[in-house]
Amino acid sequence: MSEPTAPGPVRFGPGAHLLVTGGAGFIGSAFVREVLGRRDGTRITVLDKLTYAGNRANLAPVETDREQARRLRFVCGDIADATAVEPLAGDADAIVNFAAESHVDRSILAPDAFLVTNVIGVHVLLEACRAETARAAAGDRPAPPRFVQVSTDEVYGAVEAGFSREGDPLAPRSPYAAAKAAGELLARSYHVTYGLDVVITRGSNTYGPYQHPEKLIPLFVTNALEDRSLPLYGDGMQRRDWLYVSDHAGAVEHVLRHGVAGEVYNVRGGTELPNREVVARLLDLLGKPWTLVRRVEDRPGHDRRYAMDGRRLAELGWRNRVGFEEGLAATVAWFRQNDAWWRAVRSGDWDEYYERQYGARLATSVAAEPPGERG
Ligand code: NAD
Ligand code: TDX
Repeated sequence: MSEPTAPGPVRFGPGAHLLVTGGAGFIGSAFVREVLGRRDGTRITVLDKLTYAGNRANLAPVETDREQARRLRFVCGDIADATAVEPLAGDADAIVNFAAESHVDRSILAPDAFLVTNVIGVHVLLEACRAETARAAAGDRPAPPRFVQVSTDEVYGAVEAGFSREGDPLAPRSPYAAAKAAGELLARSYHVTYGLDVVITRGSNTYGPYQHPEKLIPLFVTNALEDRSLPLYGDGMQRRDWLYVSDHAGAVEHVLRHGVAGEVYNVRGGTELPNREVVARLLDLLGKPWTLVRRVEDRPGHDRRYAMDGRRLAELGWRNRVGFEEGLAATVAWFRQNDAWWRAVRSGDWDEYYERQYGARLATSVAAEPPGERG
């Protein structure tokens, strides 16, 4: 084993090169659009398998801009495939891993892909990073790459009261969350054992433009735009902390630049709401009636609440910029204006997924109890 190498600062600007895995997904593409849109010379290679959730159209704003397109290289490939990963790690200053199977409901229907991507995929990336770290120690490259593992609040499991802190035990409760926990623990072990420069982020429920319509907010917005039923799981009193996508991407960049090697950083949104309240607010913005909402059979093992303490990242100098009211209004407006984007995503195997996930649920659904007066 090579000696641990002292991490150097991650540079941005001319000559800087980031490998962004999962960069055609929701949060990864926001990160790519933000970094390239700054026009500071930074180059990005995106490695993305383009699963049902990956969408090259998410990168259209950079790919249709000549200057930005010159600094983007897109590689269609699998993070679990060492032959795809190894050549790309060679001149990367950092690897930022957004790639994952990310939807809890799909992990309940079919967990296999979650283990391959979220665990084995992370392992393959870490092995490539280890080889590059050894090259740096041998003087064959100027500095070892930094590895950022984008993880989730779901690794803490359901939190009845209080706020999860980074040192709390992990207690994931869905196949998705368990695979994400395994991936980040592996990343941590490579820091401890091999001295890799690893940092980990745990983000809250994220929402915003370009989110795949399988997730709560975009599903309900796009269904409501078509006056279709909104399938609310159980009593709808499950609570989530909502984080706007540009804030999530910005926090990952902040940790990439300033995070302490080996540390974990919670990325909270700061607005905790029961699902019913989120739905009521988006219906208000759309001018659609509550009667669209149907109470359907609950998600098995449904976590009642996630809530994190964000002090560690605040101490590192990061702040949220977009509040929930502003973010939700921007999201609803974006989906209204980008009909072609979401209609294309809701084609192909979408109907089959929708039927599997919601067919029986909607057939046995009942009217959801209307929300009380909100202050
Ligand atoms: P997403 O599902 O929108 O995008 C995932 C991307 O990864 C897609 O482009 C997909 O094609 C790609 N991908 C999947 N498997 C791959 C593989 N084997 N090799 C290469 N690429 C692959 O997900 P997202 O919502 O943007 O989430 C990004 C990351 O953030 C994930 O790691 C997720 O666990 C984490 N996260 C998401 C949220 C959220 O609310 N969306 C919250 C916290 C953390
Ligand atoms: O149809 C639905 N009806 C419903 O009531 C859907 C899709 C969701 N819900 C509920 C389940 C959750 O309580 O809404 C809440 C949010 O659900 P999702 O959008 O599926 O998100 P969640 O399960 O909380 O996980 C999300 O946040 C953490 C992301 O999908 C993960 O990738 C991330 O790690």
